[in-house]
Amino acid sequence: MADILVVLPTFNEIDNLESILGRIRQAVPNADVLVIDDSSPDGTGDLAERLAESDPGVSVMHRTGPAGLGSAYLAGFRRAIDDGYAYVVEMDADGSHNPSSLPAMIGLARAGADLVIGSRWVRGGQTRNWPWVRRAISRGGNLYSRLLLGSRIRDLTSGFRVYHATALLDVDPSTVSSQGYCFQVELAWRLERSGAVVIEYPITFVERTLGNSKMHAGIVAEALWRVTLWGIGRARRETSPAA
Ligand SMILES: Nc1nc2c(ncn2[C@@H]2O[C@H](COP(=O)(O)OP(=O)(O)O)[C@@H](O)[C@H]2O)c(=O)[nH]1
Ligand SMILES: [Mg+2]
Repeated sequence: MADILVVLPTFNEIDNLESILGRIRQAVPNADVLVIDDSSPDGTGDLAERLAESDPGVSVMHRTGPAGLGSAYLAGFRRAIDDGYAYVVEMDADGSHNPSSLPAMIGLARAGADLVIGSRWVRGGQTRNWPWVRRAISRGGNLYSRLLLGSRIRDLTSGFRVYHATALLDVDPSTVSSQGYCFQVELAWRLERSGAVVIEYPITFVERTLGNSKMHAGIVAEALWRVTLWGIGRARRETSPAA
């Protein structure tokens, strides 16, 4: 059995799914893929079923939704742990994350990293075709999060990752508060704080050419208030006398 599970969340990715699945299977043929579709109105879930029928390495989880990226990933992690996978990959289905980075990222995890982050904001990392607004949100959000949380991670919001499954065992889903994309910040920061080995691997993030982004102001707002609250909590803990 494969020991890597690629978790691929989809919401209205009908024009992207087949291509990204093919690229993943080519880049890491010995990894299984789990598509988590939140009842996409465009029929992505049906397409995923058809593709899974002809490929035993692909399976599909259907949920009602959209219920948010964070909860989709938590469901995927649960499945990976229950099915005994040693490594769990997170990536977008829209082609922004190039599967050709996976062998190197998985290699770093096999060499001992608990979390390998495909990073746009380390030397050698970059974004392509991203409008300046998105770059500014990403750069600003990362800077704000790093400062408030005292994190050394440069790309806390990246959704291209490899986790060692044991690192996820300690993550109690009922204690993960994020619904949207700040789920990424929450998990990376938690692992970093717990002493886990976190490595950033430079990637080129290429903006999607098909379909639409599900990013919206509410997602940014959630990240902003949650990171602010976590930062205040951290400052309180650090200034209060040890019990
Ligand atoms: N299952 C599921 N997938 C989602 C949800 N929201 C976004 N996605 C997927 O998450 C990935 C990243 O979303 P995208 O809209 O490209 O975000 P962006 O790259 O930040 O603009 C894509 O594969 C989306 O289809 C959701 O609520 N549920
Ligand atoms: Mg995208």
